[in-house]
Amino acid sequence: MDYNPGEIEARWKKFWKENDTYKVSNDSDKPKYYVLDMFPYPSGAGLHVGHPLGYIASDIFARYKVQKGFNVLHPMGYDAFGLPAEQYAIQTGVHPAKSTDHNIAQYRKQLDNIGFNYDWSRAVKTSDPNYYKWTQWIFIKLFDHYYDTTLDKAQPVTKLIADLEAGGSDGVTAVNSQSETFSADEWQQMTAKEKDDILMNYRLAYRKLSYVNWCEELGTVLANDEVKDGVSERGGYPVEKRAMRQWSLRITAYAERLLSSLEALEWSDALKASQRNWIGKSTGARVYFAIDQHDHNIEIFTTRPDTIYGATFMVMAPEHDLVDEITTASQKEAVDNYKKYVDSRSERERMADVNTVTGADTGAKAVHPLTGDLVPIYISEYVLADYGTGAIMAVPSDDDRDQRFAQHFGLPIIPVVDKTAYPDASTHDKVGTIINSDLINGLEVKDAIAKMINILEEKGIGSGQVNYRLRDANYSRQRYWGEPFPIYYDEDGVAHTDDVANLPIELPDLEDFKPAAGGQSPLARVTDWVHPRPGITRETDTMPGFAGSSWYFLRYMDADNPDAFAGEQALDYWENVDLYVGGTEHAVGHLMYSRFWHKFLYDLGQVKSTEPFKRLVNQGMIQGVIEYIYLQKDREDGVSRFYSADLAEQMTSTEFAKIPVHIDNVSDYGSDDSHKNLEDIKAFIKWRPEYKQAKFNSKEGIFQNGLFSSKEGGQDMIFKTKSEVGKMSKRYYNVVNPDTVVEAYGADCFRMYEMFLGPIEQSKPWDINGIEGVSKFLRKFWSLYVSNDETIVVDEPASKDELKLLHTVIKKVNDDIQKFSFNTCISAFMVCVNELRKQKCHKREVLKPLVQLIAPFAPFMAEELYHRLGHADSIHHSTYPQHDEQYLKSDEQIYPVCINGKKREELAVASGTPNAEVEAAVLAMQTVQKWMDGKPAKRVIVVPGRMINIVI
Ligand code: ANZ
Repeated sequence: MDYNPGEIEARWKKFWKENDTYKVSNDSDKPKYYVLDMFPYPSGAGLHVGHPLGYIASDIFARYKVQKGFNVLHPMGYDAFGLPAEQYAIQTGVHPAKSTDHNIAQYRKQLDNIGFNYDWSRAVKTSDPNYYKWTQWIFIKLFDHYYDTTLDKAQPVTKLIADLEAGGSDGVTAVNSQSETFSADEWQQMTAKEKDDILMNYRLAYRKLSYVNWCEELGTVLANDEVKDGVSERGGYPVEKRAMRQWSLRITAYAERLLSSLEALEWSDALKASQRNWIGKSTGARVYFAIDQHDHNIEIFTTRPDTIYGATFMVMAPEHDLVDEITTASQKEAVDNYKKYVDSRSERERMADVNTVTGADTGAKAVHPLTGDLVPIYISEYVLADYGTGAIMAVPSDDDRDQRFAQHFGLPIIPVVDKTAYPDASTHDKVGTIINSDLINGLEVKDAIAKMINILEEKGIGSGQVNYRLRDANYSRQRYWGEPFPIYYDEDGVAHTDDVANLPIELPDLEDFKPAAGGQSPLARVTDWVHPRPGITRETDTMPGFAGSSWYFLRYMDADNPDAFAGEQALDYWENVDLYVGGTEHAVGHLMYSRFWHKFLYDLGQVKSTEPFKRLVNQGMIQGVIEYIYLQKDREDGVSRFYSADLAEQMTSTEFAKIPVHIDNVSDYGSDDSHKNLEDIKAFIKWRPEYKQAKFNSKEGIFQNGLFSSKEGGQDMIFKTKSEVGKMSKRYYNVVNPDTVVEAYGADCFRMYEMFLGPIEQSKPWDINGIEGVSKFLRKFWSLYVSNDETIVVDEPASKDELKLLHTVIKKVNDDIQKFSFNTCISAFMVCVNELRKQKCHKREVLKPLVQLIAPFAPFMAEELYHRLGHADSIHHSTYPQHDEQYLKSDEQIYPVCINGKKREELAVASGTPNAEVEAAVLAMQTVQKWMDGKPAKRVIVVPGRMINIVI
């Protein structure tokens, strides 16, 4: 029998399951190693060949570590809460729990097919009440803590309360959003509700008024990625900002620690850079500008306090608290209109659109704190409400946006930095000499910044300030399919957490998943769940997608523990993740939130490590070919027409929508491989009935009323598509299911082929053509061991050449696995197998280590061959081969031959030749004798393996 992957893989899948081959214990003398994959959201589409790329790489690594003698945790689970299941439920009435479980079963089947060494007994599912009980528990801890800036860690709110009782707001050092100060007496006089409101400004999980994307037409709040260009992605309805009371997490308290501990992580520079940018530390000053004829100050944040004399006007974010209060009667209408316009704009639009200048004058004036001049106060969308203080001093001479604004509104520009000494510097470079600035004239920018901060502090009108771009994380979703908050409100509206003993607070069953009135979560309709007792109202929002995924790696350590998110012993033993493999799409969100939660749990003494993921590898994407056709709505008759790609591309003047079409409807056409032929237009229309009304327009013919006819009435219609390499996704109709590849070639071949496609970090197109080569290689490998279903391995000793081949590949594979370079490992296997076949080597001494070496890559075939070699245990518990230098040494040694210290000749001898023989051989060389010119050798020095010197 030839190599038959189908039969082999079924057998070992069963064996591994029955023998618990991959079960991992929390109690072991071996050193631990924790390999983690980013767990998937089980979507209805199932896995495509792009998903397992990272899983295969981490599986090879995990198996390698096991064979290297480590106790390896390599778990898998499901990120099971999420929007798609809820949307599906709204459309079909199928409960998200049901569709999610269905999808999970499908994922599990697909994953099992590929032969991963996951310990499935530890699987987690974030929507399981036994799991989200602990997500709720962590939330309660966040609610019960604040960030103490003196101790530089989270502290219980009970301590905060004691400090407030003793010394009022000045008695605490904490990260907070409390704007008014109060005394101890005032605190004690406050009602429970007032105290609750104040504590919310300190808690790490807190409730505040924040803005959501409200879509009136759909009657629901939308997530940021459901909004495109100010309209809902679904339906294209207008979306506006609406203020709602929502939960947030004070991740900003951890900004500095999140930044400073990045350094020590074994993450790529690019990934660290994304995290640094996201945190966005900037150093500058806070300055107070008094408002003319008002009690208030406007507080601004600037990175350029040295330019303060150039501040000729102020700009506040349109959402700034003071806007309504300071706007003069005559400007009220203009300001209100402008605010309405801004409500319709997303933050991205506001930042990206730098060329159009918009804004409104409030009519109010600020007093310049150094010159006493009155400067106008504007509002404009380019100032963001939740960065810095939401207000700026505008310096049109040295800031591009301020300059455009000043030019547009005819405001004065005073130059304050002379850059003539720096001809190449741009506006935002911090160089030059200060001018027109009374107290700091003549200073270089860097010194002027320091000096101005001193002046501000002395005068009590400002101070040095570090600012972070990082925002607190919105933690409320008006959805059903997420973790309920363990929060209820009493009759005064004071928030309370549920007793930990009552967790989990389970999601009630529902039949109708549409949002409740006013865009609330559907939970708001479940009256007896919302009001379990008189006078009590449950929070009806649910937690966001990142809640469950911010700590799942800890649950795997002790997945069934009913008494803790993980037991102390398990947490101590596994500590944190040694290697994390996943996509770059999580470069900031998930990785930032997980690091934040981990540091918080560290502050609580729950975990021993300060970082959750020591080493991180980002796998690239497997791309697919997307076939597009072009659609255009005719301006005159309003009819949508499809255009053949070649025709559309000639028509450069018109804009086309590119519509992806199904690969199955496309065939190769002619010699031009960038265009394919949309073969069966009738089939296409049947498959995409939404385009029934559209007409086809091509050079060759017109598609009308379900019929396609050429102008000439001919038959062979050609309708060309355009191919592009892009994301593999259901929405591009280009997904390849790993099951079909495994079915045709076997899982081992699929695994090795994915790794053979190229370096793991790179993105690369899926190209099935190369798989034959890998399949052939596996058959060759097999044929070293088996012929006609007979094992042909012999017990003869291996030759030097064979051992050299073997140890060369052992060395290479060990090195490259550690470097995460799997494609080069596979090339090395291929070279080795070809050589061994040439030499007709069937020797156990070579073939046993060789099969152990390939086991992490092709686990099924390796297991089969290992058993055929007579072993009863799993190969995956056997020791990984280690190379021996002696076999790698060359047989021959080349000695440089020196005469009186000068190199004159070379001598080749067999390695290990004794000194006396080397000496005799060198003296016998004719050329050497010539150099010696008949003189006797006083001494012959042989440094073994290095050199020979003849002294005459
Ligand atoms: C005066 C000034 C003069 C500024 C100058 C810059 C150049 P980063 O580095 O990103 O922290 N700014 C402050 N808050 C803002 C907000 N909410 N929305 C938009 N812009 C804001 O940038 C800080 C600078 O961005 C601040 O320094 C402020 O403008 C502006 F020659 O103040 B600067």
